[in-house]
Amino acid sequence: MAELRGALIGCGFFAVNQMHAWRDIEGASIVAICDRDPERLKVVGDQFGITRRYTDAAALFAGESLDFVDIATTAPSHRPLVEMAARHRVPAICQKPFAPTLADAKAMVTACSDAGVPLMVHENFRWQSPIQAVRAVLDSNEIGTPFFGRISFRSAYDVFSGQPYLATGKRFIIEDLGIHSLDITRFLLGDVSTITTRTARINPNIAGEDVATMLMDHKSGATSVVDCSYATKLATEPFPQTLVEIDGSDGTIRLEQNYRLTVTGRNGTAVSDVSPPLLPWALRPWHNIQESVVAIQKHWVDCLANGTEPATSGADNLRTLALVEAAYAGAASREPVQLDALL
Ligand code: NAD
Ligand code: 89V
Repeated sequence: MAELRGALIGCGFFAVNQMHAWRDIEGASIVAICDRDPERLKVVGDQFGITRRYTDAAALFAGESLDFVDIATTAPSHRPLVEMAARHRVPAICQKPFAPTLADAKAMVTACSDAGVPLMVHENFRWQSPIQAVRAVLDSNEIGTPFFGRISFRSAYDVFSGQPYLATGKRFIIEDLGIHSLDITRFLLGDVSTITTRTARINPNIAGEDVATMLMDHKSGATSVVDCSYATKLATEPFPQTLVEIDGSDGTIRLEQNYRLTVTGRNGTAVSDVSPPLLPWALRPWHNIQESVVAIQKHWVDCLANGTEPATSGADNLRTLALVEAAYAGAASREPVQLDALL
């Protein structure tokens, strides 16, 4: 198969990981880049040897013949850029959060499905190898039917120096980080019927909430708790590890700090190290996230080659984004929120 020709739109902080990953992946390459900031365009273009550079996305679509675009801008620009891709019949990957509102996200899904173009949200946390290892244990039926889950991300890591915009938005941890944890709870325990949420802001120097606790009823009958915090100072900083507890009818799964996986089930107890590999270009502690970027981008190339729907398609991600919207509504009202009413 001929190599897929891709373009990256948005050459900021996180896009550098995506560019490294594209360089590692067979079957696709980035032939052009776009950023409205000429300085970022130069930094990324020079680092990755990309000479075809655009400061305007419309000019990129007009000037290039593309098999896909990888949109790595922040949320406010996602809808116009995805709709532009749909108008040009170019398959699109869009970073999370997919859109500022669920209404925008629904319009983006409709635009792509009407145009017949594939759309994937870059929701990469479920692609982290430790999370995939938990999914594999569930699939093996070692712990029977899950009835409880806890997906936990608690840290005091300074995310604001790399991503200053995170300190200024009215919404913070649920929209930026909790969105990954909510997607993981869906990935492990299935879709959710009801969510109850409490939030707090501990750091006085930011605008949004930096602590959130969410209790969910899953359609399967399981209950889960997603808890996340950027105000939790621990003896050993775990960033950016997601810890997982799942209890099933025949056993338990514990994914603990330092990627230690303990499974107690039908065959007794097994402890393993599910640390992600440290890719040559990766930097600790981000290597866990960086590895998942390669995994999700490979998945996209496979999906385009085979004509299959990405696991985190736009349509799938509406259910994760609905959880974000429901969490904020429930935090404000202090009432449980039904998910089906939003979808
Ligand atoms: P950033 O601000 O560093 O980079 C965004 C870039 O997009 C900037 O260079 C900006 O000039 C450019 N841009 C914005 N609008 C544009 C437009 N209309 N046309 C062309 N260029 C435009 O942001 P970031 O920290 O790299 O985050 C980007 C996205 O990635 C966010 O949605 C963020 O939530 C997400 N993110 C995801 C992960 C993950 O693990 N999946 C991790 C970090 C960030
Ligand atoms: O994954 C993310 O979206 C990042 C971070 C891990 C820092 O929250 O914004």
